[in-house]
Amino acid sequence: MTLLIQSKKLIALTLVGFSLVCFIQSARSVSPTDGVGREQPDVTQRYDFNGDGHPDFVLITTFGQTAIWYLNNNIYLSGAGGPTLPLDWNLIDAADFNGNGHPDYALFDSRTRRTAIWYLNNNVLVSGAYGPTIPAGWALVAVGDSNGDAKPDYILYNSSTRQTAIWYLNNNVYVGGGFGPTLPFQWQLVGVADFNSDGHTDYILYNTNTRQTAIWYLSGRSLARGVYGPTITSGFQVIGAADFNGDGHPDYVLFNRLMHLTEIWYLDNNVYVSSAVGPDTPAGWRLRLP
Ligand SMILES: [Ca+2]
Ligand SMILES: [Ca+2]
Ligand SMILES: [Ca+2]
Ligand SMILES: [Ca+2]
Repeated sequence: MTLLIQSKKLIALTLVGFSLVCFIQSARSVSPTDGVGREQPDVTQRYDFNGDGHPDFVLITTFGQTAIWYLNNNIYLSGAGGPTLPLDWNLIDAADFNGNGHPDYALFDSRTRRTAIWYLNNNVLVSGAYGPTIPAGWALVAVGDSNGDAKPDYILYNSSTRQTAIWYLNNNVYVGGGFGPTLPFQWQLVGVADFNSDGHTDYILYNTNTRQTAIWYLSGRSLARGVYGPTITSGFQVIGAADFNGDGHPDYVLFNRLMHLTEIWYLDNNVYVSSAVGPDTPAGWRLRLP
């Protein structure tokens, strides 16, 4: 790890320089906790807002209003209103940043490239803090624990170079990072989850042309190996992954925006096992997370 960081030190300087400026601001914004208190694996807890052991859906309107839909596997149980995002801010992902057992929203403003964490207690906004600001040309695209310290990290993407980067965080505070693998042409990074259960977060890639998916297994920030996953049905897109049936393996969440349909595709690592229909979303609402 040290050698890798050293070798990429020069090119990483730009990224580090940017974040140092924000370090001072964000360090004061909230008291960071040590992340102790996680009791469930990341794959389940990241989207389990009510703490019942089942991942939940986050829905959003074009006006930034959010809602949590509590699920038991693919079955809708109930829904609750969540906080409404400020103008120009997008909900990128959710994870437990302050280590209190509750998933929080990771927000990104693509105009200013600022990031923010909204700390939630279930569906209720408790407080907010700025995270590091992202360098020009880059965007925050996902959140996951990439270095296995049980603290969520930022996954960044540069659409002109197709390069990814991982920024390790302590709560909302940047502590280190560097470049990750570069994506092939026509492939998108749609989310992260640990598919091979080695404790390292892996990339979920989606080919917008062929609708094929792939899993890129990461070791640190390096690509260890890539395998193909299932090809997605026409009209649907992969939103992300979480373990809906509780077998320890992340499952794909699919959404058909035009028809307001959701589906869960159960996977064993990268291999499709079966699928189930999830709840339909109301008009005006789209599935945002997982
Ligand atoms: Ca839940
Ligand atoms: Ca981490
Ligand atoms: Ca993994
Ligand atoms: Ca599963």
